Amino acid sequence: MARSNRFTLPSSEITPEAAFFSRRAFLKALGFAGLNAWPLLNACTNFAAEKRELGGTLVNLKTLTARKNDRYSLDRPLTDRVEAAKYNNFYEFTSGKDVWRSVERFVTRPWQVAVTGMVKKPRVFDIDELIRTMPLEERTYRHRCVEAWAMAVPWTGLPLAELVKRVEPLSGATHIRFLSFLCKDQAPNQGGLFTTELWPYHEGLTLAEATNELALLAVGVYGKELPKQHGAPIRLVTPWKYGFKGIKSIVEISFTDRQPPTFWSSLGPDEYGFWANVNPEVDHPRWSQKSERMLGTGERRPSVIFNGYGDYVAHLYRPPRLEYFY
Ligand SMILES: Nc1nc2c(c(=O)[nH]1)N[C@H]1C(S)=C(S)[C@@H](COP(=O)(O)O)O[C@H]1N2
Ligand SMILES: [Mo]
Repeated sequence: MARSNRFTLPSSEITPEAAFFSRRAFLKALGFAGLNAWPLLNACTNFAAEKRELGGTLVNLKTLTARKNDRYSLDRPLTDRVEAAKYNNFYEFTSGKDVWRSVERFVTRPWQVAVTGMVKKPRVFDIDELIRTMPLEERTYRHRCVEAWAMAVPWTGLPLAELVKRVEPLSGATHIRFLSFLCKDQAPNQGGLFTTELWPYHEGLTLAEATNELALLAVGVYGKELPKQHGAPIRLVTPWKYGFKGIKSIVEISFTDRQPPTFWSSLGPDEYGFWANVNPEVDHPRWSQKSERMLGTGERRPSVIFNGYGDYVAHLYRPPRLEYFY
């Protein structure tokens, strides 16, 4: 029998027992002792290679050198790098979680980030210049999606406060608006999903939030530059807020004197607000926020107010108001 026909042997050619044993022999040759792996192989014969390379989206990523900042310690193990790269939200490409399958055509070089609006020194940064010249550090953070999945990852990035300092905001600036890329040719959902005019994805923070020590502009994860599905080449990380605040693939950061509209709050104002601080006591209209599910392990953990970062950020929300948690 030809080896390449091992999954498609005509039943007439072989007894069921023989098929059973030949499969087992094949699995044994692959290094699987038992038969447990059989359904897995059946579903995806190339699983091992897929896990290694994720269709090419995890290979050829540059290593980033950065100072390790141990100030933000975790209360849980790091999520497996491949698991984190296989379950993402990036609605420009798909509303599914297997974003890595759809980002091959996304071009992330050359890439510029314009810093505009109410600042003394507006300027355009080339991403590679930014990576070369900014003080990069690695921090481990928890991440909590509003959909209740969670992870813990080491981001490499620059404190947003550092960038804010360099462009010197005018005294009247109170908020920052973030804008993601717009390119229908590369991101098919920008031409069809939701209202087309809502794209590009946009987000916002108050200046006080943006200059909080936790706010990070990430250019890497797990010691390497960001894979596309995580928001290459630069994305926002605000670990005390629901994940949708962490806008990916940023092209513009602009300073303003008013609260900017945000993508999800425009799309579903009853479900997603501007503030979006994590709070287990405030349920999403369609599901509970009491607990979260860790990527990779599936472990359930109780959710924590401000995702456990209250010591750093609770003072930003005094007196506490319910709207801070939508
Ligand atoms: N441009 C853009 N940024 C985005 C999103 C998106 O769809 N588009 N999804 C957000 C949501 S809902 C979450 S939970 C995080 C997910 O980040 P990760 O996929 O790197 O884990 O990205 C956020 N940033
Ligand atoms: Mo999310």
